[in-house]
Amino acid sequence: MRQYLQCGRFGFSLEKRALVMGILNTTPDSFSDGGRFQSLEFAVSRAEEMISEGVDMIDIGGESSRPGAPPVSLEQELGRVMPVLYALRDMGKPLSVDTYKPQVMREAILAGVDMINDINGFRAPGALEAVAGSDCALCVMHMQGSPQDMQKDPVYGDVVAEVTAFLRERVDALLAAGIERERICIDPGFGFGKTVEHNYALLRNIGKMQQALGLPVLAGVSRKSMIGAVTGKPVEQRLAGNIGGALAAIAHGARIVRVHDVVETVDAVKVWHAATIP
Ligand code: 7PJ
Repeated sequence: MRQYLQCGRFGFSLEKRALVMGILNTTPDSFSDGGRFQSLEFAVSRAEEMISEGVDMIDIGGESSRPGAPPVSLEQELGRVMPVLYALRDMGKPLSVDTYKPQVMREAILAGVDMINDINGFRAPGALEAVAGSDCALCVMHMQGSPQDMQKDPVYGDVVAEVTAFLRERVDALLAAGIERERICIDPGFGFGKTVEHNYALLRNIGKMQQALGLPVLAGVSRKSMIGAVTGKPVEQRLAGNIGGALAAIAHGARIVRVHDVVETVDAVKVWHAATIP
């Protein structure tokens, strides 16, 4: 199946190899101390480092979506994300913004963002309208509940079937809004309203979801509790587990992996491809 992704200024043929998306956090809790300028400087230097490490795209996030994390205001999120987006705009790599707020989507698109990554699957009122008239890629992710309550007691009958049905409904909504199919990728949303068992059932069935919808799959397992549950390791000792998870996702058909550990994952993916694609 042809897998192409239109991604703003860029276009990717995903048959050749999987892409590594590096996570760039702009939330203050990821910096040693406060101060907006210091945060900006830190984000730009981390982005430069990721580029030197071979990252394929950079995902800029201004709101923590960890379970239980409090929401941030529109002004706060724009204040974190937009300066970073402008600063990285001409570094030659596709830039993604991780947001569910239509107003952030609009501002990011005006600033030339190449992908909008929405953990809420473009369900907010105005989200489809915000992204319809652009050429950026759209990552549609599944989440059960909201970041505040999603891990309380996630329940599914058939998790793979339900996540697939949700993604199909959202993709149909995007297509009905006039969005080109080649702009869309899908994501089962590891850790977003799922138990460890749900997460591994989804990981094992990435290929099934990819084939059901005929769209590229993006997978984000990096540092998540599903890695900790299997390895018994705290988040700062999950590097090997994270790489194992990324390669497993690719083996099952994912074409973009969203990771913190860029240099290690880039090398692992290179070896994976040398061993699998002649
Ligand atoms: C994901 C995301 C993910 C997509 C986050 C974290 C939580 N976007 N944003 N997929 N996770 N598309 O990185 O631990 O899995 S934030």
